[in-house]
Amino acid sequence: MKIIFATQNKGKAKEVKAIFANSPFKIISLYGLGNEIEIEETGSTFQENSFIKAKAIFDIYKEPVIADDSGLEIEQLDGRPGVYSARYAGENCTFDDNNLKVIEELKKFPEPHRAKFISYAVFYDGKNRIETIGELHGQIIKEPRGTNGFGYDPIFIPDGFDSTLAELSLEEKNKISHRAKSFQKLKEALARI
Ligand code: ITT
Repeated sequence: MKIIFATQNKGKAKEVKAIFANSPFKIISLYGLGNEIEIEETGSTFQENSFIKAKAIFDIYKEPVIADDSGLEIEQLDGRPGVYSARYAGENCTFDDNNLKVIEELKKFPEPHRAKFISYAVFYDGKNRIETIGELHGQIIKEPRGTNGFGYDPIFIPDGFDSTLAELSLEEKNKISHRAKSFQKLKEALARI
């Protein structure tokens, strides 16, 4: 089955394509379709926003779609950046801007800075709507390390590791990440419909 992944985030697309490799599902990214649409994420939860993205792309192509809304929740920041993770430092900000803002805000708190990544994944084909969740717990460090991955990966150390997510390979991140968990569950659920 051909499935469109409703994301403009190339890091996410790479990860999810690898999760669906060797499966009956062929994942096509918006990038692969030459579509640069920016979907407005008007929901206030990860769950609402993931479906908003999936539905917007389904309405255009009328083909099965998957989407992911994800983010980082830091305990000492009362769960921020949360649903605002992508644009935490403002419109058109870079991943580095977001990391610097988090580091700045954490300066007044003692270590460890406990945090978790969350991914809400969804499949929608106009009839079936399947939703799954994955989490990854760890802590934030104040010196970014590593160049792999994207987003907050250089400042996040998963529990049980000494490396940041940005120091792990794609394969290693895909064994433990919030997104790997949510999409693995989605893949298993899809095999049953
Ligand atoms: P799409 O909406 O087009 O999929 P996006 O990057 O805007 O791309 P989200 O709205 O789901 O995606 O925002 C997720 C943000 O949370 C992302 O931009 C990162 O800042 C952060 N994030 C999520 N998963 C992450 C991961 O695995 N590693 C690092 N940062 C992550």
